Amino acid sequence: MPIPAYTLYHYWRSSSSWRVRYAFAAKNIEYKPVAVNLLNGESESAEHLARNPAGFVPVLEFQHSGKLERLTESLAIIDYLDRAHSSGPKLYPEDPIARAKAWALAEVINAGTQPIQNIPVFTLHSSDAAEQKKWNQHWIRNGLEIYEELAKPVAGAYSYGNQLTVADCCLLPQIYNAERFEVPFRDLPTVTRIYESCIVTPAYRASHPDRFKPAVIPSV
Ligand SMILES: N[C@@H](CCC(=O)N[C@@H](CS)C(=O)NCC(=O)O)C(=O)O
Repeated sequence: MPIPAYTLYHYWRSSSSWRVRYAFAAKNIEYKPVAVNLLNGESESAEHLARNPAGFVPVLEFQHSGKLERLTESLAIIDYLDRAHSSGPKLYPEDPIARAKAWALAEVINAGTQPIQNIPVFTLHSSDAAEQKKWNQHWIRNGLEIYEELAKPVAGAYSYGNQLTVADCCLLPQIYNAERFEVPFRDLPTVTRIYESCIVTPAYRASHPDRFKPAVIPSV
């Protein structure tokens, strides 16, 4: 099957978008990144809501059997890429128990940590920037502590064993947010070991937000 022309609607600093960019890079699959600004209303435009009624990124778009396909939710998109392309690491391990454990780690971030830091959530919590930061710091640290405990018995160099999985694709962008919000994580030995393994790899570097940062960052 020829590789579809993939368009990824993303935002440079969106951690959920980075998960998918990470998967694309690790599996060495080409795609066209198209930026959707989360800060100036573009993600709430009719055009973007038609792609994803939640107004979220990432969204993956491609033609399949003559039909336009749109995939949402980063973990589902990564699962699609993993099943549709045999290149690179198997991001969802084959073994049923390994798969469930790697997926559970991913969900600690995807379901238990990142949603609480979404812009509409922390702005509803408070309009004060210092309060918002405290909120984000609390929930990021909480998520990383849970990750540490869950990963400890199964991690090798990576979150599950010694190969990159969907769990790492979620953890590393979350650590970037931890650094952004000045949340310490280096006292968590397993999380730190995984971080050190990932940051030196080409897939991490190729998908990093700095590679997608707009030349002019909107002030809104
Ligand atoms: N669970 C979703 C989360 C998507 C999500 O929350 N995306 C954020 C960026 S990381 C977003 O688009 N937020 C829009 C907003 O905060 O207004 C996924 O994994 O794709």
